Amino acid sequence: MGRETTSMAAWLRACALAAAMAGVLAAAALAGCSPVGGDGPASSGAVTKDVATEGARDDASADGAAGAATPSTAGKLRVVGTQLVGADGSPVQLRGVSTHGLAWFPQYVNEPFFRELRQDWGANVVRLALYTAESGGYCTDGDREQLEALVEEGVRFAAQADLYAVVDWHVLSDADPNRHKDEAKAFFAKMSTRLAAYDNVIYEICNEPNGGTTWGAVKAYAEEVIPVIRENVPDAVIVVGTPTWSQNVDEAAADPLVADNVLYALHFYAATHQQELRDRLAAAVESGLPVFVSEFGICDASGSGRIDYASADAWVSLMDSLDVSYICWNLSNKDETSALFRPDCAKSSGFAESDLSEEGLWLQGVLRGEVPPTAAAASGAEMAGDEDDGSALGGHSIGEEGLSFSMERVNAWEADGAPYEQYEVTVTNGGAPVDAWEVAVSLEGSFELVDSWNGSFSPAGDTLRIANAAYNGSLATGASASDIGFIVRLG
Ligand code: IDC
Repeated sequence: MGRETTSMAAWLRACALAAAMAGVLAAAALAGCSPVGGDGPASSGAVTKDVATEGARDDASADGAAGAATPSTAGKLRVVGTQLVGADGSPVQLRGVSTHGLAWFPQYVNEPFFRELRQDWGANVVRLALYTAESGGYCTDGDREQLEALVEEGVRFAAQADLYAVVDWHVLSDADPNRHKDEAKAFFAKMSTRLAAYDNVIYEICNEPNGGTTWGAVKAYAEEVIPVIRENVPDAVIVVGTPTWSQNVDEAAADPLVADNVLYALHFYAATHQQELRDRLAAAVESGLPVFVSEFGICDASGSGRIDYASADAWVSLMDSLDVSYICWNLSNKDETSALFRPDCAKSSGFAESDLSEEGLWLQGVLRGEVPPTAAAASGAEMAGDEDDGSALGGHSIGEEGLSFSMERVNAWEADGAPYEQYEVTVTNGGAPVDAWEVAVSLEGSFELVDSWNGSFSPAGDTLRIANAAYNGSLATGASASDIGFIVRLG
């Protein structure tokens, strides 16, 4: 049962072509588009992913489970320029999931599930989040031996499942990583010794500095902790958090560490963090900073509240176009929007789609290379805290130059016996700056355009072309044009 109240009769096929414009509409094929609609969560359509020009990128992310780089294919990772690369120097993009706090949800650290993540979900990385503080935290009242064993087990299961593993020193309520610096150094000395034989490990040394902790303070901490790890694993890849809950990558870009194989963390929660932070990510990468989105959610920064699919899709498009790696929070069945499993699901492996939360369904779609919002919308579950959000029918596709487009149905009604639908469109540019853009939406069956705004709309046959208006054609890298909309009468 879908949430849609209208019939599934005349469906928009969420086919889009987004062509970079240099005065002329570039010819872009509709290949890869498929019908949206039908019943149930499996009916995701428009399986169109980022069509990057560099072939290496396609290998890394565009083809889901089959094409992702894994420890068995890419080997030990290192950082070259802004890019994670495999042993042979080919670009690698990691995409996967983070545990919740290991102390609270240890059950998801198991080998069958990790294999499922790789083979069924298409992930190539799992992050093991070890809270340093809070109840059960490593530096507070947690059982250190048990937590260390869980981390080691997690790395081993990941290796067996052919996943990379991020060992995350999850600084959060303790705000400044220097607060538990001695424990951090002891932990990383011990764990890098124990894990030295594994070549699938990435060390994340401070999840989210916050509470006014400066980049200078984080940098000083990193300069002490990194050598401790490097003593045992000289070329270990290390992720360093940035101030303001790992959002201030600009500060790291202005004053980076003098060390190889380091990436800087940027974290976002799509409903809270929007274009401004996307611009910051794009600018940091363009300035030469290697960035890892080692944690993100698609709800608000509390880990709950409503999901913002349009923002989530814009983030994914941008990260894919920049070849930035990303990891979604969190593996739990906690009653919060960012939990990947439904609260009533007690399994720890063997998950069916019906066990997944809205975020879980969305993420699976992303990792498998399907259009993110469709599965979630079609599943019939409410989007947490946002009863008004319509079904998201639109997929996005990216043309040659990294443009992507997402479309959401925000309203549907009947008048004079005819179905009307209202859509909102966001166009995001993950490629080089453009002065103009155009997308084309295919509609199944006949339609009449009855209203439109913030674009130049030309219906022709079963296609609706949408070009920029005079004032929203220029899109810098990472920028979006939103509030574009139209209403059609179907049938
Ligand atoms: C949240 C969990 C929530 C838990 C809370 C405090 O989802 O269940 O009660 O931590 O431990 C982060 C953090 C991450 C947060 C998450 C959502 O890295 O630990 O998890 N978040 O608030 N940064 C931004 C958001």
